[in-house]
Amino acid sequence: MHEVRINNTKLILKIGDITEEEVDAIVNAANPTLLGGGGVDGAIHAKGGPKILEECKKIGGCKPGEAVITTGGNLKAKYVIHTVGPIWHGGSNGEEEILKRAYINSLKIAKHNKVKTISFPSISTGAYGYPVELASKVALSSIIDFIKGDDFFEEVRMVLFKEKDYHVYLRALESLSK
Ligand code: AR6
Repeated sequence: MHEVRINNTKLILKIGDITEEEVDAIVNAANPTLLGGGGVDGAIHAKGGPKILEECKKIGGCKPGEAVITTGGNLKAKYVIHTVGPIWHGGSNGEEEILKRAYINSLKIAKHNKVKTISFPSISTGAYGYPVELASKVALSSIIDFIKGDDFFEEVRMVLFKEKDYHVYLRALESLSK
């Protein structure tokens, strides 16, 4: 685990399974239908139970870069924030801007719901193919910019499923801090 402090917010990088997180909200890397899928999305719905899907169906969908919130169902987290990252098409199709908005809009809806502790997965770097070396810099700079401008959160965690990704995020954080 690695921790840095930005104003009153702890920014944490850790290796783990996001469905086990004991935080106010975990973020899901969903798709625009919000009807579930593989990867972290599949794991969250499998462990969180049917209430999450019920609420997702009522919401009806989510555009790339936007975010919606549901119950955390059977998870330890009270809420799941569902956001949709960009599908990687080479990098000149607005991918970076959409990824940035996915993080920022997740933080905005979290704050709106008084979520003080939040865990993110590495959005778009699985099935959606965004190179993790690039996505890590976008993810961390978006989060850092937000928390520098708004001293609301107690903890923002990046929960990396793979040890390799954890080290990529660690290097990205070091390069951003220089
Ligand atoms: N905890 C934390 N991270 C995880 C977990 C977990 N339990 N499981 C996987 N990851 P992906 P995307 C990591 O594919 O690229 C879905 O089908 C994984 O190692 O879950 O945004 C949706 O329905 C990777 O680093 O999300 C969409 O159709 C990261 O989560 C599509 O995939 C993201 O991988 C979204 O693709």
